[in-house]
Amino acid sequence: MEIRCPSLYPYGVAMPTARHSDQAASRSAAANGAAEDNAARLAAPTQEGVYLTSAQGLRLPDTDHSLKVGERGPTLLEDFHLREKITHFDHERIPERVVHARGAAAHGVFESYGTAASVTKARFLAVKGRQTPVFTRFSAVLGSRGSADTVRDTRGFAVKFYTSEGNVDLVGNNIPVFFIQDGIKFPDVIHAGKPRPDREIPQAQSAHDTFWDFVSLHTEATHHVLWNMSDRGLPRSYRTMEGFGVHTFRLVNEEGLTSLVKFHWKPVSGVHSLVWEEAQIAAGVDPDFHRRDLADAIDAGAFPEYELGIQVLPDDGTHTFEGIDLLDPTKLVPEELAPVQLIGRLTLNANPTNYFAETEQVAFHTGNLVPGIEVTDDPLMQARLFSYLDTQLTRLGGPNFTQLPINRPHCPVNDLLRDGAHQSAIHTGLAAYLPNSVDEGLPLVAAEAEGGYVQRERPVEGRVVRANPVSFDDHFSQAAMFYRSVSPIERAHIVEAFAFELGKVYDKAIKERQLRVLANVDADLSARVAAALGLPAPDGSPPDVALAPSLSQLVTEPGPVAGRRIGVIASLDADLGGIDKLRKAVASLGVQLLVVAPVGGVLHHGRHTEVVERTNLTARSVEFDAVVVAGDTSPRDALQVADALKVTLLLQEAYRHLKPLAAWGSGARVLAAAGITADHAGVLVADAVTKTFTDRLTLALGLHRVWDRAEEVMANAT
Ligand code: HDE
Repeated sequence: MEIRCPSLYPYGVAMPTARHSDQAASRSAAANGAAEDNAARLAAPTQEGVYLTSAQGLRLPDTDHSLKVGERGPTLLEDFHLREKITHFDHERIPERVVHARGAAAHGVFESYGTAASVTKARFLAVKGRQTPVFTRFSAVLGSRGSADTVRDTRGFAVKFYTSEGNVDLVGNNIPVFFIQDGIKFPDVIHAGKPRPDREIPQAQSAHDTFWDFVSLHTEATHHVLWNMSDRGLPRSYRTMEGFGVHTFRLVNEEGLTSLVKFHWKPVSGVHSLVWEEAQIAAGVDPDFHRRDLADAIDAGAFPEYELGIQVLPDDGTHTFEGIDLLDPTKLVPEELAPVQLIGRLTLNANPTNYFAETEQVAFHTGNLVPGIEVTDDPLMQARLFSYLDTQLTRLGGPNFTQLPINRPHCPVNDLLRDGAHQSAIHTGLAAYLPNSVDEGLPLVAAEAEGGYVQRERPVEGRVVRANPVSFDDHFSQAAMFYRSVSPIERAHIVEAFAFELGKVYDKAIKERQLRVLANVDADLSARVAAALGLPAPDGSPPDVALAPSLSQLVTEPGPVAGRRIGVIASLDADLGGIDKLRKAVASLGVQLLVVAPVGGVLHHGRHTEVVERTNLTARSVEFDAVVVAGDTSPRDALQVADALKVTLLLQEAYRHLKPLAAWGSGARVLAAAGITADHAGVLVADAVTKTFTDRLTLALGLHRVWDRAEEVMANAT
């Protein structure tokens, strides 16, 4: 049965504001299969008229001076404007999320490929071409709301689908496995990862004693920790980050047949990371690195895109696949064993209008599901089903947060939930209960054929115990698979990360215990980390495992470059014609070019002008994916630039961070002054900006990093 979205609330729920009817109109558009502009829907004016008023609509003559007895006299309690203004301000903050407090979000649309129709009846996934508005929030787990974006951490990837059957939230992470197997340990792992309770340090870091104490004692965390210590813990941007549902879900098709699935988000721009030093610098010079990148890319029209995929696994009652326990959230299913089948595309095309109203107040809940998607008995997922609604009652101040514009479903709501703090609906009717006779027996409960959410019947039997199945005891085989499957440079980064994090731990016993854990993963890993810590490498029993090369994120084929940034170092006498040529060549690929010059303003030469976007003082290498030094019309200026310490630092950082570097004309002398010449890997030098020059540069950008340089750079770093 097709679920219709009527244009008015049907059963006695009045529209509290004009916005409800806007929403209803757009709902019908969605029902017709048209894309709905969610951002525009939310951006309806909430402030009207040109005059400043009080919250009661009273026009105000002055908001800068409190009411006093004379210019130098005491302030009067009578000043209701002062009191209203200050009181409201006093209550502007709400509690931050207990985890995932730091985040950024965007509106978008999800379009189904229709390829999931055989496994699910959920319309937003099954109906080919169906477009569903979404709101997606990315986050880091450990830090406070004001912490830096580029810290080493797991990232959240939460998507709210406003479907015509009700809201669906896919609340995932950028790492496919989790620290713990049972939700009852979640407060413990978070207490261990959060700053130490006495001094509240370190902020947004796992590099401290309590975290390593916990994970070395809870070896089920080992697989997740390996991912955290890998490049996955340092995404280049939210645009280049994978997402995973982590748990195994159950899908149900029209015939009632079920499959088990794992959800994956695949970024169209590829999976890319920062390098550790770059992430550390960015945390200082631009703590909003990921937030800015997301907003800028959307503003520039380089819309982040991700394909949604599923691994489909038989629901044969065993909850295992090829020996992998599908109810154990510390295990993944390698793509070699079950390929990811793509079922739709998410495009993020609009920035929020107001951070608080949208990004801060959005409330995700793993229990927001529609017919065709069900949960499994994964004990981590079961605990989550309790936690999200519970936390939002406190965070959003009561039970009516679902009425907030960002949380409101785009289909009819007739819920019999009444009253409570911040009730904004003016409910009509007498009977807020069922069955009733006074309101004509309405609303109706829906049978499955009418769109009612009816869980599949599933047999459950057993003894009441506090225990895990034996299969949950394998803590090391997939950690070993991950470490051995990634490329040598990714392995080197993992070693470096362990050495850094454990190097920050004060208690030697914790370091030694974690080394013993690593010895049970891989002898090479524990030996290298032990060497870096100056401790003996313990013996262990690492498992033999099959490799899964799909776990490596190293790029060998050039990918899309849209949304990337090239910094162009220009002197006051730079070849502006060359810069213009370069800009035109890369702009068509969605790459932004930023001119860095000794002073701000505009550069002029002949008929060319270039706006200076950064000066040598304000630029830092971390905001560029590649750096190019422009040639000059006079060699003297080239030397002036070369003398600038900031430029040398910028070029050397970009070199160390494995970024493509290029120069034309006398720009090569500036590079050379920083010790960088054409015989180094990934350094391109030419006489002028030609097609070959721009083609080679964009090819290098598409490979993300100059991996051939990695060995030399790491050798010099140690
Ligand atoms: Fe969450 N998690 N979580 N989590 N989680 C929250 O909900 C929780 C887990 C994830 O952008 C909280 O509204 C428990 C796994 C994301 O608003 C809270 C357990 C995964 C976000 C909560 C987990 C996640 C949250 C805090 C173990 C990946 C941010 C504020 C049983 C699959 C959503 C809030 C946003 C947020 C509880 C484990 C992802 C406290 C108890 C596994 C992306 O309810």
